[in-house]
Amino acid sequence: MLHCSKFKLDLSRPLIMGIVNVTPDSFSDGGHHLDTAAALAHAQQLLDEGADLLDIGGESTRPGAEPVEIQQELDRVLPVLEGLRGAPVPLSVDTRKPEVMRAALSAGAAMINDINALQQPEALAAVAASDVAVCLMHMKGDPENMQFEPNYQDVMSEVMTFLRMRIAMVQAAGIARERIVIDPGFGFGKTLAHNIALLQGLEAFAGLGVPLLAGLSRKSMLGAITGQDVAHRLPASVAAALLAVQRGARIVRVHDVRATADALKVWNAVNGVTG
Ligand code: 7PM
Repeated sequence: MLHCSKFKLDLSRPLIMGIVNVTPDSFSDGGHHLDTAAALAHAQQLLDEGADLLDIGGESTRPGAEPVEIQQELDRVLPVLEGLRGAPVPLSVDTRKPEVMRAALSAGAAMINDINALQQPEALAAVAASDVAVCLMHMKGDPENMQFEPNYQDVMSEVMTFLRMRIAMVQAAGIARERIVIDPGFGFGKTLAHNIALLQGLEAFAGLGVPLLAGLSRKSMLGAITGQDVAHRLPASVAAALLAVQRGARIVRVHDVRATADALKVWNAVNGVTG
């Protein structure tokens, strides 16, 4: 079970987190969700397609992206959260900023997805003072510089050590194990070879004792493998999500919920998962 305030998610089947971007420059959505109404319509579509959670993001973490001002991020995310109040699934907010976390928690968010793994003390305190879930992601560097010659002695052991330390740190701050999810952070300061090594070793992360989330949807590593641009990465994304689940991921963060849901139905049927 994953505790996301009033929601208790059953992880006996793999879950789908649908991505709701509220950024004008998102590489994947081409800026179609500039306004709240469009983001809300998109969120509703993902719910209809079978999303088990929604991840709402107002800051582009595209490699090389400029940081977004706090107020701008609030202006993007809060109206969408308000508009989705009472939604049947937990609402996650993808943010690194403690101010945005606090406002999102007040507006009913049930999960914080922090690509910075709560390394800012105020971010840790904000989540610790609530009863929401948190996703702790590994990133090497910052979005502004992370794809500039990322390098590791051993990417698996470095990411494992980081996530193990963050799990211990957030637990020490009072966040129960049942509220924690981890994520190796595909594409965040990683070359194609690093991403493949992480995917090959994914089962080790699943062994850290908290649910594992994987975000591979439409990412450039899939473009590098298939030669497809971002508009044509659906088949590769579905394959990657299924591969991640097969290797222990319990939540997949995706743009294409319906296609992923169908793939996971096949996986569930073969693995004796019902319901
Ligand atoms: C531009 C480039 C826009 C990259 C968006 C992205 C993850 C995440 C993102 C992930 C978790 C994307 C990324 N990716 N949060 N946020 N894990 N936990 O492709 O892999 O969606 S943003």
